[in-house]
Amino acid sequence: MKDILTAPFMVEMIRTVTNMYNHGWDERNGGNVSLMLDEKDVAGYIDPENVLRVIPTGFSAPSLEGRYFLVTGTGKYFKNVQYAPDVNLGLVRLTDGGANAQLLWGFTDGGRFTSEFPAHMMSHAARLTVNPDNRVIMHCHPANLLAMTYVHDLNEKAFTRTLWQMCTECIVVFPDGVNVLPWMLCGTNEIGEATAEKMLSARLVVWSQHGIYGAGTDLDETFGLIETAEKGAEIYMKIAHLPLVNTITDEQMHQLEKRFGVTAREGYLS
Ligand code: 2HA
Ligand code: ZN
Repeated sequence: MKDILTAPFMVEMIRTVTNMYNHGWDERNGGNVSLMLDEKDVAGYIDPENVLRVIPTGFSAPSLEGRYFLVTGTGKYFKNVQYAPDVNLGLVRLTDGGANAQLLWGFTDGGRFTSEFPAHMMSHAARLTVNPDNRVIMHCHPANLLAMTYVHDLNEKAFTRTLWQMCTECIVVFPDGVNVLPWMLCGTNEIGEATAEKMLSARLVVWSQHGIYGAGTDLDETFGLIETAEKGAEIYMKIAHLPLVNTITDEQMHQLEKRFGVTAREGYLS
């Protein structure tokens, strides 16, 4: 058996959550990440027959039956993942229609996956119906996006358009826009279902006064997606209180669509 700590997916996961912590997006135990893996990714690193524990999930997700996920632990600090990955991360396989998770590696202190596991799994299921290559769901608390939900209209079109106007790259990186949920109690199946529903039409879902969810085909892409939205929000928070003299016009957005081969969300540009 090869050392799982040398597996490319493990190295990338540790680097990514460390980078998220270093960006200030994941104070204390804030944030959570799940990476879906194929059997061939984990082959040789774990014995898939050796189930260490079975952890009930409290929800059902039949389309994820038999899928493997490397996921951050509840109450765990991203800051510490690099020093003790086997305590702070776990590798699970969903069974019984998603009602149970078989622990195959990690959570060695008896821990379990993130309290936001329902939102993660339901979002994976939703994104896979849109893009079969989706592998990552990422949640964190970037300060400027959070701040924006206190002072900006939460209407999704208005929120998206403001971010697109804040840096030229925004519409190129997230032409599908940003969906927005009102404040809801976190850690519940209800917010999980609401997030998954929003994930059907965009890869970014803001949780007002809490944080953001991103989805993507790999850790780098998903990190970059949130990073770009957060940059837009940072510019907004720098200028929102100042007289606006210039902006990126819809005409210029259309030029960006053409130049970069992207299509802005239907009805969001005039
Ligand atoms: O526990 O971010 O939303 C970590 C969180 C909960
Ligand atoms: Zn959170």
